[in-house]
Amino acid sequence: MSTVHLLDHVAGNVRSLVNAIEKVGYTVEWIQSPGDVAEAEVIHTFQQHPDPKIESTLKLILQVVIASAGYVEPIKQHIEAGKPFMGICVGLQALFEGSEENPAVSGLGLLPGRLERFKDEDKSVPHIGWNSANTSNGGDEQSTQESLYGLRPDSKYYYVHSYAVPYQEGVLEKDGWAVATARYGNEKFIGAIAKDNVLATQFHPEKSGAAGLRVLKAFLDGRKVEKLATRPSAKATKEGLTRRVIACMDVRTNDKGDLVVTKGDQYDVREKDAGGEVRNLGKPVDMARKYYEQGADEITFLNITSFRNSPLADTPMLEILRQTSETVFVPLTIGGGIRDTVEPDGSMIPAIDVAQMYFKSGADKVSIGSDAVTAAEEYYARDKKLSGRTAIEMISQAYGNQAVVVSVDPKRVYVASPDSTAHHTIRTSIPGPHGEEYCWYQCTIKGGREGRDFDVRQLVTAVEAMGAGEILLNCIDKDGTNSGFDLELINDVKAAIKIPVIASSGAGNPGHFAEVFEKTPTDAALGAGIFHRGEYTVKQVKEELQQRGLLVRQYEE
Ligand code: 1PR
Repeated sequence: MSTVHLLDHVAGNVRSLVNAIEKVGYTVEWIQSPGDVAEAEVIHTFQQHPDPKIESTLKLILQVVIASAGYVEPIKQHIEAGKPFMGICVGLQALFEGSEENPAVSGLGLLPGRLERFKDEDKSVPHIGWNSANTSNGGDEQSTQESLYGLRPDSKYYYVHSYAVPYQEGVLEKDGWAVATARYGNEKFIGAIAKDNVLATQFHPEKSGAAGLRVLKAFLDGRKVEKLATRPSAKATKEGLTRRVIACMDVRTNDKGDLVVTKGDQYDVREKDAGGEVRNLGKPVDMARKYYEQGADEITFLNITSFRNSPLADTPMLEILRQTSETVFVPLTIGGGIRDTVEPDGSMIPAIDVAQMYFKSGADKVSIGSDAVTAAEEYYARDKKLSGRTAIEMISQAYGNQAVVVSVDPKRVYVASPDSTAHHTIRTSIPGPHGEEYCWYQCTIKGGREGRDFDVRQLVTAVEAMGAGEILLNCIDKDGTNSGFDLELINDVKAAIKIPVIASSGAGNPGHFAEVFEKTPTDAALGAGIFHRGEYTVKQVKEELQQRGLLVRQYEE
């Protein structure tokens, strides 16, 4: 089996990349120091590879280059020597001259251009989700019929970033680069570039399902250009961020001690009959795989009773992630118990270490619930000053804000008029039990067990300032009701922040997903019970969205 050399400076989710490389038939060896870059060529030969040229070269997949770590020169030499090189995400960005994000740090400067932050006046930032990497820029017949390193104009790939290289027609092409583009709002940016021995992708091939694995394999096999069997239609190659559909599993131990996927009605997960057992809807790893194959764009696991245990007792969740990431190549989020934790022996595990355990096991994002509420309350108590010590700040500093989701569990509190409360109210079309026309959304902690004198607007604006990258917006009133999403809540939260929002709670049929995308600017929609009970598949939801003219990613075998 051939070896791929992997360099990773961000201690993020490298397990998925390793899994993806192994899935396409290669083994991974880590580059530990700059010296390894040059030495690797001599040390590792690819005994079984049919192409002798590839046998004797180093394949280096680079996720990030940090100038101070001394990798710049060895990597430049590697590329200039014509050896295969693939950069992913920051690995693409590093090939350019630099970034608005950190003007003091230079890139490798192998290509002209600098990264710019996406404009957030008209859209959420970060850009998270599935978008194209379309090589048929000029639209000429040849480019729409050829695949570059397995890239197809009608496939979608998973992106997660706030900075991108704006696309300028012809600039890189005149130097012989092939360029694949994506569009976010009205900004067209570089999704992938290739020339000679170099391929770099802004998207994550290891998180892009079969479409991404095909790119990895084509690069590692050294297959640059291939004819496509059929020319994709203009509809199939439409650019833009697709509507993200997420399958979510609430996981807990049942009364027999088994870890099961469960689902509550307004957060009550026990059966209503005399036994009152925890509702058991299946096994987490099997169900994740099933939803992946139905076309789920992301999978979320929430450990819903984590507040009772220490993370060490959570080890089964780590194993669930490890096993899931071997077969599921879309982003995985894990929530529940991400906070500073005191172990039974009194030792303290900081939240960032808890998060790291999950990232190393295959999670791409961690979702923080109760701890985010406490941290946000303290933020206001400090007169909106950041402390730098909260889980949100520390994890987003270390792993990027796109790795930190804040999960919100709000409940409606009805009031007769906005003057009856100091909280931010909305006028609602669903009046309260006594005909109240206004309500505010109260934050809760510990899975809805404890209500706080704190509203959702306060929470989301605070956690955005702390560095959260996304909001998972549940709603206790709607959870498990099959009555559709709380559109008023979603519109209200979207109006307050720029980071993406995932609408959650209440989905009962595919039309509810279409409705939330049509009537709110939500960035993604999540369903649980609808999928677990087998009433509808993710595929059916996407078919409905497509029929209503909404852009979705098709599942590829
Ligand atoms: O507080 O950081 O330890 O995180 C705990 C996490 O567990 C939070 O994300 C919290 O939302 C979740 N959680 C706690 N208790 C429950 C419960 O149900 N008893 N589940 C719970 C939250 C809500 C969604 C659900 C949607 C969609 N479940 O995950 O999937 O409401 O459901 P539907 O489509 O069937 O309507 P911490």
